[in-house]
Amino acid sequence: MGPTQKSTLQTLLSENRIFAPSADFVAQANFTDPGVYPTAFADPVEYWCSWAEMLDWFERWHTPLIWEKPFAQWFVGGKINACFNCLDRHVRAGRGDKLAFIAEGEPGDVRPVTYAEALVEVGKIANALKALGVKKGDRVCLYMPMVAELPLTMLACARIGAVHSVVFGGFSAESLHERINDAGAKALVTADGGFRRGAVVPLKRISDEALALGCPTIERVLVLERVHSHVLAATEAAKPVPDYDHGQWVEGRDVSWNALVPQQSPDCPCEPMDSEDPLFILYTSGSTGKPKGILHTTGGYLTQTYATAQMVFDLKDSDIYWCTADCGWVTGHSYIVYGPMQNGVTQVIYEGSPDTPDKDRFWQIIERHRVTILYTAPTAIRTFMKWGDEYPTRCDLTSLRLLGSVGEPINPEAWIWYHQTIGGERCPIVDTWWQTETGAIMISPLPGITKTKPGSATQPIPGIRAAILSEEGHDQTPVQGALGYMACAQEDSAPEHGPEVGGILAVTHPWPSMLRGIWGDPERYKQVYWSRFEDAYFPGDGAKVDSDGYFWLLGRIDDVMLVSGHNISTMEVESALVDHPSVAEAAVIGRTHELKGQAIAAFVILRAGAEPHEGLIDEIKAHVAQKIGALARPDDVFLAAELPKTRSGKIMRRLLRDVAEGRVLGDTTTLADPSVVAALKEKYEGQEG
Ligand code: 6R9
Repeated sequence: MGPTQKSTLQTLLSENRIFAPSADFVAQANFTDPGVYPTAFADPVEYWCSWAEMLDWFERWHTPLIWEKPFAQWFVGGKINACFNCLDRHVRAGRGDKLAFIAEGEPGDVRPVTYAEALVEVGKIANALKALGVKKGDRVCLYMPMVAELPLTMLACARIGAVHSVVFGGFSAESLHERINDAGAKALVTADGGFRRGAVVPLKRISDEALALGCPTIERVLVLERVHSHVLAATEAAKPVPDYDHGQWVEGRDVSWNALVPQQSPDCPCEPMDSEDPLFILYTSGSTGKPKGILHTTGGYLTQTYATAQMVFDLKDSDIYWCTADCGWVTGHSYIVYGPMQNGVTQVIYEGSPDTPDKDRFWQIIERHRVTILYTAPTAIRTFMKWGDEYPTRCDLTSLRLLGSVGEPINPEAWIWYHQTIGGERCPIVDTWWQTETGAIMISPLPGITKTKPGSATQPIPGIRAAILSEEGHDQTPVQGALGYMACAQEDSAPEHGPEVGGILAVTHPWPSMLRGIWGDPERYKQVYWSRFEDAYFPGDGAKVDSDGYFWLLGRIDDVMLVSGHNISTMEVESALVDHPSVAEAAVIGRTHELKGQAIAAFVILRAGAEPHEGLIDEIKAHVAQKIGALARPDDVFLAAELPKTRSGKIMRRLLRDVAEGRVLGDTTTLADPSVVAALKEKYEGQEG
């Protein structure tokens, strides 16, 4: 059951504040001409070719796009190398002394790496991989901490044409085992450990466990001595390293990075890759079933990540950019490695948690390195709100000029807090909708052009055609493409909002960085993404569109409730809940209800300092009813200390449904901390809130 336009509550999300980019921002912005929208809409293929032209190709493509639904080939016949475009071309152009990374470890170690140094190190890593038998087309699994060696190893794989599959360092041995085998990886690159919340994550020990479960394709394991070398190079800021389990060294299989890599030659030629040769596989869990190995290829992916990084983040030579994601997620692939590095930007990367040693770590990093662009996730923003304003306000955040959000819908409350408390009301916010599958940003404001509305990712970027379709596949979008947006952009005063229409998001034209399939499973690819609509890609997200043609993403379709015949998105109720002054975070689910079909149950975390008093629960319920309408009033409000989240910070509502309906918990293996949901179950089993 999904959302339908006829039963959507018209009163939901009546957010109508509009923020135009400031004159100061526009004056310096890279892109200020809205004319790009209709031009790109009229001929997306031609538009993307104009971006592809800006990359360095060994051989130009002969055909821009071959589209045999659902299989796309972009820039067919072209030869290109991702690593060349991220490193060599900057060094050859005399920009080698520019910093590529300012890599801050959790213990306080800071390592600056220039583009020239990165090129030398990547050449050595690439030669080390070759020495271990890795060849073009082989898959290499990376299970590493978020230190400079992780993006550098990704680039080293790309340099020699090996396909990287990065597995986030928070995953368990079982998950790692499953991903290694699905990809058929030949080598594993890991580390003795990484630092997280003052402790060591024993990556080598977990790797040993994964391999012990049986990984027949793995021949060699390259082990970076991150923790050990940190101890050797201990700075004053560094604390003594806690005891941790190093795992077992297996002779003949395990190789020390610190022994092998430094002795390699830095000279390693770039493999000329076909535009459609695989660049990487990245596993995405999905709510059910086994993880999908999302496959991305080279030319189209490079083109769209390069273009979107430049357009959406308004990148300048003078910027210090910081994306807080880990390279284990697609955001780290596209907006730490390939997008920003093709643009030659200087960026901060950070290994650890935001509350070590204290809850102001992010703001300290911004102050210390004079960060100008911050790209983070709503789950982090809501956590910072919960911790309180004292942490950001005691740091100097005036270097910031642009803020970004990704990963989930950002509720207006969090948007406004981000805008005011972090952005000092001067930074545009780019709320960027995209997926592992889309490879790059698809729906987002352009910060020098778009008027933003808190909670809306606004419009498809130039070159992307998307629409909100009804259950039956009819287009609900009031104005095609950018035209409605342009009307809004050119109004001087806030336009009237017409009724919002609900439906399902669809992408209606192939795009360069689209997934090329699910590794080893073309049937599943067709079934998951291309069977819902006749002629469009199905991302699985519910959405609404307003009369300006602005898109409001509502989360996964599975997260839409049907209460007494009305579709209510969990996100909208959550948004109303966190609007209550005592509420920091909320997760909402629909539990089966005899009369209503579904009843709304809310799990709520109170803000720091808010005491649960008599009547608070009723007050919170009334607040939702007042914000949205009586229909959306939750039946239950449960107070919780934490919410069950995946390791990338997405709330797992499926498990909350299990709790609220008193069922045995489903699969919890992708949870960041399985004890959170177990505790909720214990507390609320059979109880009414
Ligand atoms: C990049 C990334 C993809 C899913 C996607 C959607 C949600 C991401 C969003 C957003 C609303 C945004 N999502 N960005 N929802 N507004 N700006 O997160 O990839 O981990 O594959 O997740 O995340 O539901 O379908 P991935």
